[in-house]
Amino acid sequence: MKLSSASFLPLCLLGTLILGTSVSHAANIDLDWFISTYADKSAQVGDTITFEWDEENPHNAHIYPSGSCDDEAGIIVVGQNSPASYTFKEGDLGNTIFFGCTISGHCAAGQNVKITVTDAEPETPSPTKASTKAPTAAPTKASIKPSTKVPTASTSAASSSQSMLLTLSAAITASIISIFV
Ligand SMILES: [Cu+2]
Repeated sequence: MKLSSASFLPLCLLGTLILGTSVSHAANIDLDWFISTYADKSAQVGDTITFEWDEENPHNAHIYPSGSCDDEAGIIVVGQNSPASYTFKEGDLGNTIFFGCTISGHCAAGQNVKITVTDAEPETPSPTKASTKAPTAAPTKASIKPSTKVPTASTSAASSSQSMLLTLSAAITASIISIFV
């Protein structure tokens, strides 16, 4: 076939990118949950965060849609008993989820954590699936995150390289589609 040599290189590149990024897929975030200070974190759709605490010192885990300890409007229970787990959903994509403990004073005293949910890499290189996701959702999410958050030097460097990967994989996906179409 005449298109084999042209299509193989981008396919191999795409495969390498997917393999390289899927190593960290479906990760677990385990937190010892007490009155402390928690750095902002990021997670992908499908990742699970688990809060663990000693039953002798009661705590709980809730999502505060307001993003503030002072506003419990629409609060969502993650768990009243340890361990309490939450798995990030598609609907969380691009959002920063604010978790806190509702026991009086705990959240305000530092028992809260912000998790920004980013897109998970596709498991298989399906051309139709990738073409709808990569150009629309991924680049905008990736570009919004560093400008609004600016957490630490290490995480912003990681996210900029991740956005470069996303841009690269979007370009490669587009070239594969142009070959197939
Ligand atoms: Cu608490």
